[in-house]
Amino acid sequence: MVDHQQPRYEPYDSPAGGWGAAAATAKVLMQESVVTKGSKALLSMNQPGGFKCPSCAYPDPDCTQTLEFCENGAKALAHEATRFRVTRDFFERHTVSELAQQSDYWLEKQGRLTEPMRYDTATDKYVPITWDDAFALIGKHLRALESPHQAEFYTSGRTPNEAAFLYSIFVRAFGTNNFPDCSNMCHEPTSRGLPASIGVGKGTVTMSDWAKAEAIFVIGQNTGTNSPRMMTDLVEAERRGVPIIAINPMPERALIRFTPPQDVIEMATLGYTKIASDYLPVRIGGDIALFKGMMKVLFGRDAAGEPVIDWDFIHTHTAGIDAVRADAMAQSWDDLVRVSGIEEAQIRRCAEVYIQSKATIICYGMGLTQHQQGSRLLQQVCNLLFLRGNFGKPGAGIAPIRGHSNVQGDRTVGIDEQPAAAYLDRVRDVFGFAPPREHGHHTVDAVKAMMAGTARVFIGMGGNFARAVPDTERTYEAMRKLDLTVGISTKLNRGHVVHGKDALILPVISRSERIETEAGEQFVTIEDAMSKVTASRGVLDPASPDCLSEVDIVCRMARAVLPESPIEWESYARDFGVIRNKIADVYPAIYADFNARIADPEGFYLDVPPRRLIWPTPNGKANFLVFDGLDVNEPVDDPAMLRLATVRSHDQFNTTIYSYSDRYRGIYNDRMVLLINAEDRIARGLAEHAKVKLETIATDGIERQVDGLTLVDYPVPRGAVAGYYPELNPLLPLAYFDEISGTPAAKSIPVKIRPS
Ligand SMILES: Nc1nc2c(c(=O)[nH]1)N[C@H]1C(S)=C(S)[C@@H](COP(=O)(O)OP(=O)(O)OC[C@H]3O[C@@H](n4cnc5c(=O)[nH]c(N)nc54)[C@H](O)[C@@H]3O)O[C@H]1N2
Ligand SMILES: Nc1nc2c(c(=O)[nH]1)N[C@H]1C(S)=C(S)[C@@H](COP(=O)(O)OP(=O)(O)OC[C@H]3O[C@@H](n4cnc5c(=O)[nH]c(N)nc54)[C@H](O)[C@@H]3O)O[C@H]1N2
Ligand SMILES: [Mo]
Repeated sequence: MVDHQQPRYEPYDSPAGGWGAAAATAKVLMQESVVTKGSKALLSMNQPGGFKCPSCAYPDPDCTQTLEFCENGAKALAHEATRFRVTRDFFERHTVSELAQQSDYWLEKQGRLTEPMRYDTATDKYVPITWDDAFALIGKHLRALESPHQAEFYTSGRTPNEAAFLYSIFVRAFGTNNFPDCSNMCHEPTSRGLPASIGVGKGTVTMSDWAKAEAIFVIGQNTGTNSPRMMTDLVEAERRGVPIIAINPMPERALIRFTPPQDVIEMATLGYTKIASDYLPVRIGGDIALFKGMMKVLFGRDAAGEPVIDWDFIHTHTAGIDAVRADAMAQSWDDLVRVSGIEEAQIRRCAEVYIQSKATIICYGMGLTQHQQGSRLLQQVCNLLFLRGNFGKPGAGIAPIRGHSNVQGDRTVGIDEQPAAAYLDRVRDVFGFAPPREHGHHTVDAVKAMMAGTARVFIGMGGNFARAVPDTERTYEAMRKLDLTVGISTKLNRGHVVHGKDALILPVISRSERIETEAGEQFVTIEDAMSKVTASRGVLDPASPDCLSEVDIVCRMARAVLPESPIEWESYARDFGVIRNKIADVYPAIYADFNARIADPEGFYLDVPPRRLIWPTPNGKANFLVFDGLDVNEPVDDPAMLRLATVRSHDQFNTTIYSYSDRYRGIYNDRMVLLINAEDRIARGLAEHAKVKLETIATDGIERQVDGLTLVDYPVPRGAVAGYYPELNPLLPLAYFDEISGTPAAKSIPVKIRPS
C-alpha cells in the first residue's frame, strides 16, 4: 500500500518556524477536517481554564500569551480532534491480518476509536463488546494468573495524574510493581542518574530562570521540533545577547535560525533570529569527552590562580571534587578531541562562555539519555554545573526537557517499578492494604518476561508499547503469545494489531475533551518538565459517547478485578477532587492542600529541594561523581562500524506519524532514509541515494536488519548515521541499554551498511 508521494531530498535553507510553520498548522487542521473545531480548541490550549497541550512537556510561560501553541502542538491537537472515526463497521470491513499489513501512518489516519472492541479468533476481526463485559474479561484473565507478577501494566506519559495515581494503587492492590513506562525509554537516566548527584531525579530550573540565564547549553535536543514552545525562551535569550551553545551531531535547523510564528514583524519582513552562538557537532556518544574537556579547562585555569571555580559553593555544598579533578586532568587533549570530535580550540571557547556566565542553564534531551551509560553521563552534567555553583540561584540549573506532557507527573504519583519503602508505607496507611515490596519490571524487563513466556497479560494505559520498544520482530513474536493484551487508547496503532490470544481495545476521552460525571464537569492535572502542576479542562465533546475517561476505566477495571476491594473506586470516578485529596495524603511533602492550590489558574510548582540548596542524598551533599574513561557505549572493534542515532522527524509524535516529510532536514515523502556523512558514503563506494541494508553489530548471534534505506548525504560527523524511530527499532537489541536506568541506547546503535 503506497500512501505517499515521490521522495525528494533537498536542503532546507529558510529559518525554522516562520511561514513554513504557519502553513503547516493550517494544513494539518484542513487534513483532519477540523478547521473550525480545531481552531476554536487551539484558542483554549494552554490558557487558564482550558486544557494542556497533549504534545510535549515544555511548560507554558508564567504570564500567559494570547496564542500559546506551536505548529507541532497544533498537529497533536488536530490529530486528536480529527473528524475521522474508527467504528464497528470499520472493524467489520477489515480482518486484523489485513490491518497488520497497513503502515503506522494509515492506522493513525483512520481516526478516533469509538467503542470497546474484542478480538474474535474465528473471524480474525475485532467485534463490539460492552464495557461491562470488557472489564469482566480483564478480571477473569487477571484473577486466573498464578501470580500477579505475570501481568505487565504499562503507562504512557499522556495519562494525567489522577488516572495514573489510581492505576498505581489498583495495580499494587492487585499485587505487583510491574510498571513498565514510556519513561523507561526516555528520561529514566534523569530519574535514576541525578539522585546520586543532587538527590532528586528532576530538573531544577523554573520558567522564570530562562529570562535570567547568562548562558544556555542545549545538548542532544531538537528543540524546534520536539519542544517548540521553548524556542520562545531561546529567541528572547538571544535577543538579550545571551550565548546559546548547541551540542548536537546534527545541525538542527531551529537551533541555527528561527522565526517565531507569533512575531508579527519578523514574519512580515521574512526576518529571523540566529539562535546558537556556537554549534558543536559532537560525535555520537562524544559528549562525555566534551564535558571532561571543559572541566579540564576550568581546573587548569583554577590551578593557575584564575577565579573560575565557585569554591564557596563547592566547600559548602559538595563532596568529591578531588577525584573528579584528578580524572579530568588525567585526560589527554588528543583523546578528548578524538572522542568528542570537537577541536581543542572550540572546547576552550565553549568553556570560556561557561566561565563568563554567572548563571548557566544546561538543558538536554534524548541525545544524552539514550546511551548505555546515559545515567552516568548526566552526572557529569551535574559536575560541570557544580563547578560554578549553578544551583539555587536565578537563571541557573539543570533542565531535562521531558517528552510526553505528563510523563514526569505519572512517575511522581506512583508509576514506578522500584518504589521507595517510605512511599509504600504511605500507601499502606492511606489505603489500608499491604502493597507488594519486591521491585517490578521496567520496560526492558517486561519485554524479557514476555519473551520468556512468564508474562501472560499486558495492559497498556495509552502509548504504543509494541512499536516503541527495541527488537521489534522478537517483541511482536513475544506479544502474540500473551493470553490477553489491552490497549487503552485514543487511536488505532500497532499494539492493537500485534495482540495476544485475547485482546481488547478500550477507547478513551482525550485531553482536549470534556469529562462529565454525575458530580459535574471534571478536570485533571499534569506536571510539566519544570515540575509545575496545572489543571487541564477539555473543551470539545468526546469523540464518541462510548468513550470513557482514563479515571473511569481504571476504577471500573479495579472493581472487576478486585471485587472485594474496600477502596471506594466509585467515589473517585465520580469526583476527581477526591482523588487529589488522596494524592495529598500519600505525598504530603509536595502535594499538601492539592485541591486548594490547584484552584490557582497559574498552577503551582512542586518543591524540588536542590532549588533551595538542600540535597536529599545519603550524605546531604551535592556529589561530584567520576565517570571512568571516555566510553558512554561499549566499544566495538570493527572498522566498518557506524553509530546509528534513531531520531524523530518534524512530522511525528513518537510512533504517531503525521506525514512522511521532515521539512527542516529537507527530506520529503520518505522515512526510510539513512543520513550519512558524504565521506563515509564515498569510502564505502556507495552512490548518493543508493539503497542499502543496515545490520546491527551484536554479539548475541541474532541477526537484525532493516532493508531498503536510501542514503542521503547529511552534515553529520564521520562515523555517525541517523534514521527514524520507530522504523529502525528492529535494529535496537533489547539487551543494549543503560544498566542504571534500563533505558535502551537508541542513540548509539552499532551498525554496518550492506548493499541492498
Ligand atoms: N513534535 C514532537 N514533539 C515531541 C515528540 C515527538 O515525537 N514529536 N516526542 C516527545 C518525547 S516522548 C520526547 S522524549 C522528546 C524527544 O525530544 P528530543 O530529545 O529532541 O528527541 P530526538 O529526536 O530523539 O533526538 C534528540 C537529538 O539528539 C541528537 N543526538 C543524537 N545522538 C547524540 C549524541 O550522542 N550527543 C548529542 N549531544 N546529541 C545527540 C539528535 O541529533 C537529535 O537532535 O520530545 C517530545 N516532544
Ligand atoms: N528507537 C527509538 N525508540 C524509542 C525512542 C527513540 O528515540 N528511538 N524514544 C522512546 C521514547 S522517548 C518514548 S517516550 C517512547 C514512546 O512510547 P509510547 O508513549 O508508548 O508511544 P506513543 O507513540 O507516544 O503512543 C501513541 C499512542 O498513544 C495513544 N494515546 C494518545 N493520546 C492518548 C491519551 O490521551 N490517552 C490514552 N490512554 N492514550 C492516548 C494513541 O492510541 C497513540 O496511538 O518511545 C521510545 N522508543
Ligand atoms: Mo520520551
